[in-house]
Amino acid sequence: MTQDEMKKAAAQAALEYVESGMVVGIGTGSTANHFIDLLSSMKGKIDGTVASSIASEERLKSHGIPVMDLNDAGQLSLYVDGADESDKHLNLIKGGGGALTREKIVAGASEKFICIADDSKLVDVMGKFPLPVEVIPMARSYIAREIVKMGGQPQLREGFTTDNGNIILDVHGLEIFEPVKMEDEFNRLPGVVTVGLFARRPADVLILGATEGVKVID
Ligand code: ABF
Repeated sequence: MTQDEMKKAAAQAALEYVESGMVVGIGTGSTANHFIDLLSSMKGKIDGTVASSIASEERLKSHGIPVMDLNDAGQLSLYVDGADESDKHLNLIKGGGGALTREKIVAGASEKFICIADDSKLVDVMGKFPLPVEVIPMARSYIAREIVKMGGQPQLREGFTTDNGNIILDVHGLEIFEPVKMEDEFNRLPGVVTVGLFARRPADVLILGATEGVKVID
């Protein structure tokens, strides 16, 4: 099985959580794209979707799947999205695709968060994948200095602007032993919009595609 086939297998398994009449939160990235493509077979059964990025919204619409504004949708039953890393407690690093702020909003507004990934994303200690931080542009240098004090090495994501008009600093060199504490430390910095650590609101279920089949951790 290729890595892409493992992602697709995880996305396929997540379809089982989708029920008639649900409004489903939809993530961003190649694994979420598989989920969107598979969801098109159920588009008549669900009430609609809420997208976590412009890219996902366009893909949903290209399949004729209805997309709603989160303000009109109310609380979502389900959110399905990928991740860059997960630990065994289902704390996540997300934001490699740059959609972390909207992803965190949709995750927060959802009763159940199903994370789908290939099994290379499950790690003992998160941090090898550079931690994305969305920052208001005028705070870039200040936040970068604060990150260095925290022991990280920030790198500006060149040529990238988020859907919200902000920049991303990718933080290298972290070993995240206390994800909730670290998420709070980033959240305290004025100018940080969102840190890509999902520890206060981790996933509820992790579905991993692997060569030996699909593994579910909850
Ligand atoms: C999104 O897509 C992100 O939060 C994460 O950065 C990325 C995972 O990418 P992929 O599914 O392409 O591996 O869910």
